[in-house]
Amino acid sequence: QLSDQEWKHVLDIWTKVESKLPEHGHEVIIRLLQEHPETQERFEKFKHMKTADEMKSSEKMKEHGTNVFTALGNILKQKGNHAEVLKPLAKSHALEHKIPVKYLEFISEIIVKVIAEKYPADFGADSQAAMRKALELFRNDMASKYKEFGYQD
Ligand code: MNH
Repeated sequence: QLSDQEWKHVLDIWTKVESKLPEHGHEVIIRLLQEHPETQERFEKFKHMKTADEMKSSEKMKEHGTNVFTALGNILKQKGNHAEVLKPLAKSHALEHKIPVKYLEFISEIIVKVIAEKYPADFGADSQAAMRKALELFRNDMASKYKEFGYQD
């Protein structure tokens, strides 16, 4: 679990992210698929795309990035008491989309990297460490829900 100070770091930087949430969400998805091509295969609606340019001009991908970042923000705002919000997400990612925890690790690293590039002055070492911790908590709780749903990755 995170301290009050750590949650404050996480939610303060998230306020900045929200000023351009669709753009940042879009960029994270593009980088996930570019840096880890195996993840692209999990997306029926994106797996035909061949170039980063095609991804950049895709309104559908931007919309998906928006959905992912909106959901993540809602989870972070629970400050760890996210069981209720996490459950449907864990269910769809385990049973429908079949997303291994390893892929959640990939996206977590990219999220931290992208925020650090966009907001260097507001996302110092302590904030980065706090965000990493929050994303780790998210992944651990996803992983235990995966088990409950009988999904082994
Ligand atoms: Mn993901 C759909 C949130 C990480 C693959 N994802 C969704 C939806 C939300 C969402 C919200 C739409 C509702 C639903 O189907 O449950 N996803 C997240 C969040 C993270 C995340 C908050 C982590 C942060 N998702 C990932 C990763 C992958 C992935 C990592 C793959 C490597 N997600 C999917 C796929 C869909 C989806 C595939 C279904 C997309 C579609 O066809 O509409």
